[in-house]
This record gives sequence, C-alpha cells and structure tokens, in this order.
Amino acid sequence: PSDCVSRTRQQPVLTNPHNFSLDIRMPGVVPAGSDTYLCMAFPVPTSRDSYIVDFIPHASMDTVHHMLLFGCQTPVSTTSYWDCGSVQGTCEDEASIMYAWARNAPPTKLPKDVGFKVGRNSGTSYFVLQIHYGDVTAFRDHHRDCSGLTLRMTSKPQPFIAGIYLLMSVDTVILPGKKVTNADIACDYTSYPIYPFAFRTHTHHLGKVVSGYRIRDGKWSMIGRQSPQLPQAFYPANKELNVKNGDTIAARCMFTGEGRTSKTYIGGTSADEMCNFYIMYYMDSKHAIPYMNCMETGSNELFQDIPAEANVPIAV
Ligand code: IYT
Ligand code: CU
Ligand code: CU
Repeated sequence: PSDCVSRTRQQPVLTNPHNFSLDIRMPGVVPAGSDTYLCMAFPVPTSRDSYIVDFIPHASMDTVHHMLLFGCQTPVSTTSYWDCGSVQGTCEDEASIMYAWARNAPPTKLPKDVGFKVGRNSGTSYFVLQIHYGDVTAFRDHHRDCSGLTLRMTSKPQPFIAGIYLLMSVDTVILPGKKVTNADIACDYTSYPIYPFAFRTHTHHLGKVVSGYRIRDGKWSMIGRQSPQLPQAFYPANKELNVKNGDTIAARCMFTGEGRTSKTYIGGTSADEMCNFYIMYYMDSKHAIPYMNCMETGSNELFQDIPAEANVPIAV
C-alpha cells in the first residue's frame, strides 16, 4: 500500500467538535481481472449514534466502474477485503445501501439537516464498500488502488433521518424472444410520511426502463424513471412529493426477452435478472424508519392505470 495514503487516519475538524471524517478506502488492491468486484468492511467508529451527512467519492475514473456503500451488522469478512462477485455477497445479514457512485453520473448530495443514522444501537455496526473494477488494463503497471469514499459525519442528532425504501421483484420470468415483459411491484404505505429525494434503478442486461410512483386517490405521480442501462447511481427524485399513510408505492421494470433462447429468472448472475427501484428518502427523526422494502407483485387491476411512459424505453 506504499502508494496509498493512510486509510485509518481520521481528520478532526477543529471548527466543530461534533464533526469528524471517516475514510472508507480499498487498502491498496490490484484486481485480478476485468469485472472484479471487491468488498471491504469498516467498523463504525463509535458505539454512540452518529450521522453521515456527506459522501465524498475518490475513484480512479479509468478503472472503477461503480462503488456502493452498504450498512449492516455482519459483513462476510472483518479482517480483509474479499472478492464479492456473484458468489460471495457483502453481508451475512441484510445489507442496506446508503450510497452509489457510478462513472459518468453526478453524485447525489444529502439535503441539509438530513443524515444516515449509524452506530451499534441503530443496527449498523459496519460499513461495507463494494467496488466494481471494470477495465483493468490501467493495472498493467501493478500500481495499487485505494478508491473509496470519505464520509463526513457528526455526533449531533439531525432533524431528519435518511432511509431507503426498496421495491424488488422476486418472481419475474422473462420468456425468450418476447418483446415486452413487465415486472410490477406495489405495496400499501402505512407509516409516517417520507420525503423521497433520490432514486436508483437496478436490472441486469434485459431491463429497458424502470419507473417508480406514488398512488394517492387513484392518481399516479412519478417519483423517478430511468434506464437501468445508464450509470446506476442515485438520481434526483421528482421534488415536492411525499408518501404518507394510505398511499400506495409502485414500480414497474420493463424487460425484453429478445436475444435470449431460454427463460430468464431473478437471480444473482449477469445471465439472470433483477428488478429494483430504490427510493432514498428523509423522515422526521422522531419516528424515523431507516429501511423498508416491498416485494409484492402488483395487481393487473392496479397497473391498468400506470402512465404510458413506464413502457417507453429511454435512449442510452
Ligand atoms: C434479488 C434482488 O433483486 N437483489 C437486489 C436487491 C437487494 C439489495 C439489497 C436485495 C437485498 C439487499 O440486501 I442492499 I436481500 C440486489 O442485489 N441489488 C444489487 C445490489 O445488491 C445492491 C444492486 O446493485 O441494486
Ligand atoms: Cu459497475
Ligand atoms: Cu442485480
């Protein structure tokens, strides 16, 4: 790691004793080949609750395809970095995504007064950094990579807590050659209001467009819509839209089976598919819920009224 700066040093910010920074960086790695996924866990440094208020990416543009940051209790390893491609995952328990950086996409900022709450009490003991190294020809000189993130953190309680609402399909089957298959997901929302500010879509190769909506009194309002073939970062959500008790949250992934000669199922490899719509929201800290998900198939009756844009491919 001689060509990487110390990754453990913390930089106290002298102007405010509550604030500190944490470097989450690969420890000087050389990926074995193109499309290698490497993960590394970092303990959350305080037992007391603290809050992430900003993310500063440090990524080698010529090699890093994407970076994701997760929070969880039990990473696959706590001793060193590991290969976290399709076989080994990130965490033994459920991970939640907190940040996504993707090449050629602008990184999203948290709004003012909003923080991700972390710390052993809040169920996040570890951060896991996942880096997808794309083209590794830049490693022919055997230099070592220390890409990662700096987290700007504070121990000062924040008025609003950031969270993730994940809609995912568990049962989609895409028939070979069939032009359009929709994966529809919907759940009733029964909690305190959330304020979406960013969204992320994820499919593998067959996804054409992914759209997310709030349905209130039968009216569909778009939270976000994107091509999953564009960089899978968090993009700004449609503003001035909240989700409250009594609403329905819904998402559709439009897939094509063209070019396949057998059925495609939901699964972890690049020959499988996924349908994910992530909503990053904030919530009043008084009754904040940091993670929610929806895995229910939406009914045909409900999705009769989905806006036509959900089936209009986005040019990439
Ligand atoms: C089967 C599936 O759709 N898996 C997704 C969603 C997922 C994300 C997380 C499922 C679980 C999680 O803890 I975080 I259980 C999936 O694996 N998505 C990938 C990454 O794992 C985040 C992605 O890039 O969105
Ligand atoms: Cu990638
Ligand atoms: Cu996937």
